[in-house]
Amino acid sequence: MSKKKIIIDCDPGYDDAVALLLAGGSPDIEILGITTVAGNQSLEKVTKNALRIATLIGLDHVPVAAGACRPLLRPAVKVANYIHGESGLDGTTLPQTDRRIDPRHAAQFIVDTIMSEAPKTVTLVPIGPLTNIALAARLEPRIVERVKEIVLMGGGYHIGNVAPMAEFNIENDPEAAHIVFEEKWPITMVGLDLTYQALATGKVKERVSKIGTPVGQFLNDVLLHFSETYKRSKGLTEPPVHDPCAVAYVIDPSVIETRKAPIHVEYQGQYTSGMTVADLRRAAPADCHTQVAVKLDHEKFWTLIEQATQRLANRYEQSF
Ligand code: PIR
Ligand code: CA
Repeated sequence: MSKKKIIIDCDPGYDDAVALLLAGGSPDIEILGITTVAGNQSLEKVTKNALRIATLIGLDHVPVAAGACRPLLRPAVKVANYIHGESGLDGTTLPQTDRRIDPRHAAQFIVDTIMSEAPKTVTLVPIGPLTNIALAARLEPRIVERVKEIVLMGGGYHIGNVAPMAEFNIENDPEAAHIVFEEKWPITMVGLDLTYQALATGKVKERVSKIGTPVGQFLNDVLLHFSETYKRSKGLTEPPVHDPCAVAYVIDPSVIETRKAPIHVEYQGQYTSGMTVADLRRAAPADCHTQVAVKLDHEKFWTLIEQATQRLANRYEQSF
């Protein structure tokens, strides 16, 4: 079976880091590029983090391109420093790197990559605000037809985190999210309803602490600090590890149950701006291009992450 080609658009961020580990360590995935967007922290910081994570896990050949430093219409992004800290990855240790970023804007990189690969072979995996994806769709509308699918972390059909009905990635740039959801490419929305099942439980953390390799140690630090900040800001000791859920679905769709439903993004509501309105009242119409993630196989999910981390350990050690 040929590998699944993906572009990860991210804002690392603790859980983005886990998503990169999972993708980088999966034998079924080929990462064509990593693009960054301001979100959990400033564009400068998340881009630096992406470069350093790529170095840690041996993705030296994978281009990293920086994108939007702010939302399309709204003022600068509200960063999530209360969760991810001032650096975006506070408390973790990553190798320094003098690697250069790709000279192109992330949106241009996404367009170039999708247009140069065979039709319907590239999957976009956005795990931050959707600004770059919206820009790419406007820069080259043909990518909408040409992409295989979009599997994104964002939104939720019943719950929000930064507002009663809004999730951080959508709320940060609702106009961009609106653009993305109204285009007719196949979209799987892996929202909070799903990611609140991806808890880093005590058992999970114990398994991770036993891996004992450099990448295992990094993952251990990530889960530890993510747990601490989630406890401090939300009272949860077992934090939901959002972003790798989208990657896990690309690797093995049987990890997540989905349901087709029309989805629209509210970007004008007084109390509901950033809400992803999914119509689950009846069976979706035949031409529906969107679906929501509903149920996670927790054991399968964490096994994928554990195995990916183990594989990366080998690669990392061999490079010395
Ligand atoms: C996680 C995030 C932002 C805010 C909080 N409180 C928690 C980031 C994650 O990286 C993920 O992509 C998404 N935004 C979850 O809302
Ligand atoms: Ca993220």
